[in-house]
Amino acid sequence: MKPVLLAFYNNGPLGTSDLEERFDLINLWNEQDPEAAINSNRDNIVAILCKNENKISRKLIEALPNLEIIATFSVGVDHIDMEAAKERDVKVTNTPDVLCQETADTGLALLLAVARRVAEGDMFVRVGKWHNGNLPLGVTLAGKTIGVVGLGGIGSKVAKRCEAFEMNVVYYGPRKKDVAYPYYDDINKMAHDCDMMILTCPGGEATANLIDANVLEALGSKGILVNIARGSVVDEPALVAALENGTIAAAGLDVFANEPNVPETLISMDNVVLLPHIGSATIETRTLMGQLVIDNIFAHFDGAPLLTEVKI
Ligand code: 8YV
Repeated sequence: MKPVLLAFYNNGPLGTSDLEERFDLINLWNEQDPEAAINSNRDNIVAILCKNENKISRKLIEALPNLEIIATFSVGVDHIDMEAAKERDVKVTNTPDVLCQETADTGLALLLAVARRVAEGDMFVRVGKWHNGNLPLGVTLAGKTIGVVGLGGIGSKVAKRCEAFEMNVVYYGPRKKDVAYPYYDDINKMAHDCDMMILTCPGGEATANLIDANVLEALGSKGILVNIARGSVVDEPALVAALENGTIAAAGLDVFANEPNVPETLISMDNVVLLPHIGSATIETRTLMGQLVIDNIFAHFDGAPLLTEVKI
């Protein structure tokens, strides 16, 4: 019997066939009773393959005495109990860098779609409204100030793209970076000084509800919010209220508090563009992510250095 890999996810376009050479796989999505499949193999499971939707809890980590590595098909690790992994000396790897450009492109797609009413315009043509008049005007990006929340790998790519659109970039984060963009250590102050804000920071406790009613109020009635980070970063009911009562103008959202559930009120609004968490979703990028998952797992079991270990 080979060591067992517990797969919560099929590893995107690459699939899991390369892994099958070295592991017996439990493909959890095929199991009638996932809990029983885990329990009957708990002593043999040495690796977990997961993605951001799969909660890797302390209970699960502690139930697998021989678990050595958790490889997630995501840059985010907010779905993994990192403390529990550390306590058990279980390695965690993610897929940074390879998805930064793609996710930044998604951010710009949302920003443009909202500012220039792209999705609304598409519907306008399809339902024949054009015969009765013109689409309401959009707003210009050039010359506007955009606040990037979290100037990490994705945030930096977003900033670069916004510069190409001749926007003024400022940023907020836990620490000032060695970049020319103005830095804010106060999110409310930055929101007040911005026309638009884009969220690219990690999820998890440290950023939970960072964007609350006060920040939205500070962003103001012409403000646009784009979220390509995690739904947890925004107080979703406060956002819905702010969009409903004109506290902010519009939003572009790729992520939600309770995916795939999206509040009905958002679905019925014209001033939002909604995407089903597709930040990294291209064949090329998802293939690179899948390869990184495999390379990390193989590196670990070959005794080689991990390519992208997440340390806390
Ligand atoms: C998902 C993401 O991993 O990388 C992340 O943290 O949220 C995405 O790239 C992807 O949607 C697969 O679920």
